[in-house]
This record gives sequence, C-alpha cells and structure tokens, in this order.
Amino acid sequence: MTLDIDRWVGYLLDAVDRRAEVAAISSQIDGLSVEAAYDVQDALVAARVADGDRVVGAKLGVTSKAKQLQMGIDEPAYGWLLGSTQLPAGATIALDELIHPRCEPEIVFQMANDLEGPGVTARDVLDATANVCGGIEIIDSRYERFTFTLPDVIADNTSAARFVVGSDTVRAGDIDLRLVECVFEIDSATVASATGEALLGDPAECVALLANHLAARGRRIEAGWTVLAGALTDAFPLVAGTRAAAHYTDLGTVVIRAV
Ligand code: OOG
Ligand code: MG
Repeated sequence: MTLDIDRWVGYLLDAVDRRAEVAAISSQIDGLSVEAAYDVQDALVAARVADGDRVVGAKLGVTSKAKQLQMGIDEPAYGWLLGSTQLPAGATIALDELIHPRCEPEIVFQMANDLEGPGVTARDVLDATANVCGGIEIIDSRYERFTFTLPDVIADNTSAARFVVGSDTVRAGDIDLRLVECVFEIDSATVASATGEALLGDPAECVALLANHLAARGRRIEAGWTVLAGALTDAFPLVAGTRAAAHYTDLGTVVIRAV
C-alpha cells in the first residue's frame, strides 16, 4: 500500500492549528504500518522545520508499564522535540493552544556527544550524556478521546506538545538513575510515584533503544540534544488551574501550571 503522506501530515497539522481532535488514521485506512507511520512523522517534523522551527531533541514514548497499560500499547515509540515547544521550568501552559492536554513526569538526558547505533548500550548512553535532570512533558494527542494504535501515535509525533526541563542538573554517572524516585502531584495531592527502574529497567536503556531504532533509519542522537526517556507514571489531564509538580530525588522539583 502506498500511503499519501502529505495528506496525513496536513490532517494532523490542521488538527493542531484548529485545536480540534480528529479520527485516528487507522480508523480510515487499512494496514498503516509502523514504518509508514514514521514516514508521516518525519514529514510532519520537516514541515515544522520548513516553517522555521528546529529539532532540539527526541523523546521516547510508552517505555513504562504504567504508560503501556494506560494507552493499551505495549511497544515503545519515539518522536521529536521542537524548539518552539520547550517552556521554562515553572511555566504556565496555555490551555487555549491545546486540545485535551495531559502532563507526565520524565527523566531528561542532555547529550554531550553524538550517539549512533546499532549496538548502543546504557553505558554508552551515560558516557555520551552531559547532564540528567527531571522534567514534565505535556502530551496532546491529536486523536479523538486520546485513543490510538501504535502507528497512529507514531504518525502524530508521539503526542508531543510541550516540555519543561528542570533546572537542577546532575552529571550523568554521578547517580544511579534506576533508583531516582519521582513523586507526581496534582494540586498538592500525590497521584503517582515510580523509580527510574520503571523505564525499561533503566532510563539509559530507553535512550539506547532510541539510538538503535534511529540507526535503522540512518539517523543518530546528536550532541546538544535533549532526550526524554518516557513517562515514569500515568499521564494526568490538565484543566484550568491545574498545578502539577514532579518531585525527584537528586533531580529537584519541576512545576507547571495550566491556565
Ligand atoms: C503517547 C506518548 C507517550 C510517554 O512518555 O510515554 C509518551 C501518549 O501517551 O499519548 O510521551
Ligand atoms: Mg512522554
């Protein structure tokens, strides 16, 4: 099957622009493959870059059991972080720019060196990383009811919408990321907690997986990029006034507020 890539890129970008959810692509065509979905994702990001945005990093999605159960998808995926979507720690999230956003806590890698697969290990990841810190990602699936298949969510750049990186950084290798604990609070009530081990056993394993997946498409993680390892816990809806705080051992606290 040949996929009309431009059609689906336009479909998803239009949903963002209109802040309106749309039917999943897989509900309209048969046999959307993971490979073809990454072709849509690449073309979507290229369209943003052609419009003046830039790639500042990459993200893993669905790397914890919590997220796999919440989304009904059991395989990790990746997407791209655009410069226009980064907000400073403590930022307010403007709900009128989004469809039905959710927030989730993330462990963040800031890369010192390029990292090219195949064969990248968690050790290689730590060696190529400058700093690690805590973060919060705002995801905003463009699909109705936040419901999709794995190829759908890949085409939609893994629901990426906004991200915030904490200001407390630690040198990679100085702490055991598997043991970092995150307590996630919404409006001062703890809603979830997890340790880094929730991310494929080790957050660095997630970044290794990304490098190895990218290699299959002839790409690599680049020095200077920010990489999100995937949410440690479920994602939670953001509504007007929501204050979300992710408290990390060793990595400080990251707060956002929705307005
Ligand atoms: C897909 C994006 C998942 C993560 O950290 O697991 C993701 C979604 O849940 O909409 O970013
Ligand atoms: Mg995420």
